[in-house]
Amino acid sequence: FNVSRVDTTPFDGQKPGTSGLRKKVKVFKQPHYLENFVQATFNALGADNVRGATLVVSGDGRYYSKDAIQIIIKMSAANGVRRVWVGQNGLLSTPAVSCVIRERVGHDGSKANGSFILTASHNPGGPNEDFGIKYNMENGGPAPESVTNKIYENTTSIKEYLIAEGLPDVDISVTGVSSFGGPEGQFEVDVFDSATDYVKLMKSIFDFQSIQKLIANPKFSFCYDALHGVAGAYAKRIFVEELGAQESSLLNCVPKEDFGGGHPDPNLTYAKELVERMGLGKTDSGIEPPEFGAAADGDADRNMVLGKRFFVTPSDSVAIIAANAVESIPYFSGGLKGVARSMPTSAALDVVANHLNLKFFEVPTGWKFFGNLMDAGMCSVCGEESFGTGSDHIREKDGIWAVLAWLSILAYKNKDNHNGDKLVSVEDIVRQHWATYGRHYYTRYDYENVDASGAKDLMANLVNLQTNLDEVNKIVSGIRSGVSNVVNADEFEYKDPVDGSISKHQGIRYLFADGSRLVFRLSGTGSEGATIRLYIEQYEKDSSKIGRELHDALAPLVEVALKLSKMEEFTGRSAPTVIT
Ligand code: VG1
Ligand code: CO
Repeated sequence: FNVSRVDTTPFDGQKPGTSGLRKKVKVFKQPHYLENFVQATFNALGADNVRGATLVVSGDGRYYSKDAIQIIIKMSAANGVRRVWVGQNGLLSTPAVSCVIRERVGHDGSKANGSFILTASHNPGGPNEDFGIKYNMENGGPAPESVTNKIYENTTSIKEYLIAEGLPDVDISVTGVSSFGGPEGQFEVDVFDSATDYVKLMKSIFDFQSIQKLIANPKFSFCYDALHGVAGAYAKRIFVEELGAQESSLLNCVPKEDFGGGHPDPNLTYAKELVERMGLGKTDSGIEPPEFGAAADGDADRNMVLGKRFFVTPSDSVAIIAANAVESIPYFSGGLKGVARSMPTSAALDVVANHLNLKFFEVPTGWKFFGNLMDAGMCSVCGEESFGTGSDHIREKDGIWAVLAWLSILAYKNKDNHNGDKLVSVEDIVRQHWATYGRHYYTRYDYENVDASGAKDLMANLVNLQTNLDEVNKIVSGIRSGVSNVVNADEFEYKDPVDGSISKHQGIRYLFADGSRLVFRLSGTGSEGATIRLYIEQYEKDSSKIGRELHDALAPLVEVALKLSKMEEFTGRSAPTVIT
């Protein structure tokens, strides 16, 4: 092949958000749009790092991925990349990409230097929906802000990109290595099985035998919903072939380009089928729900964990995994190096860290901030309220890992379960945790796709209010009596303890005397308008009060949050789009 230099002009708005660049497919399909972003990334990495490199290129298989992969292969070749590794059919979950970068060894002993991940995660897919792309580094984690800022800068001044001419499309449906000659020597594309490396890593972390035993227990039953995302490519291999679950335990486990027309977001609103099966739907089917249920998002880095008629909040999930990891999961048997959560995530993890005397960190939203802590050996387990949980086995959150962690805890708690005994359930584990550590009542309200200027004004008003706490408390007590006082309010700012970098404006916080919190942020993953996220949290230590209905417990704080922020006035919305 030859290298062709193509003239181009910048596009507006190619700034990577919380997790890469996400736009409507129609935007990505404009001539040069994807090419500009890919070249801007190569330029940000620098020719020295790109020449001779090995790059992983794959994703959740959403619509437009196959075209995008061919374009990126040709641009990689033209930019002097030596090898491109592609998961079969272009499928690799986000955690599997992280695993492949860190663990896979090529046929010639090569290791990967980074990856383009093609996903818009939990956003819907299809010709009228979203596509996305992000770059991950040599440690397997998302590019840090220093790199994404450089990429963005490059997109604003780009004049040309390089693409291989005369390089045929590569058949990514069959595994194997294809080699091509270019001006600078050999270039090769290696198509490999999407699951092998990831399955191997999972088997090195968990005690599969003890999980097999749990799954074989006739009192246990299991259900996994991949929402037609890429998790399906792993679920069958791991849950059915390795762990012996029934094939009928898998729901929506065939990856589809449009996720079956659904919203591949594992929460109580969008994972409808699973929610019904677990006995949490509006109507009772009359069929006894399984003991354990879980779901994943499009790229399989998120997880939702459910028990029979019971929802585990993601903030509780990470706290419970941290509290039980050492005894239940062989990988952690030597102890935890530390734990971390994102700022809006509830403080359930803080309480565990405190009890167990673990190092603890609070970082801004998005997985890229955990990676530095992990690389420095300061953090083993971390999580976010947005259904993301993970550990330092890779540098992304990991949906299937979280399910295996829960199965390990269940297996451990039931290891001496005999014929006549009742199974220790997911609900039992959570209630026991609350009894020991207290309960964080928690909810998140999302106002999706609201008018961007209204959202900006709402946030500006909240920042402005923070300058006068007396005034805030006057407003609060006028809205609802009995709510405790706001004692502190700020915009969250993070100084990375490893590299000293500072991230500002990471969310507006109102902190109450009794430990309650209200947090307001603008989403960085949407592709249209603005999305306001409101996080509401209240801590209850008194064990006689930990069994309340979530809705009742949080009603006063919800009212305060909505009125203090003048939500309806600024957004015109009387109710959120999604509550989690
Ligand atoms: C959201 C979540 C955040 C998560 C991010 C990426 O970001 O709130 O916790 O890390 O999505 O997850 P935002 O900026 O929209 O609030 V994924 O599964 O979309 O890669
Ligand atoms: Co995701």
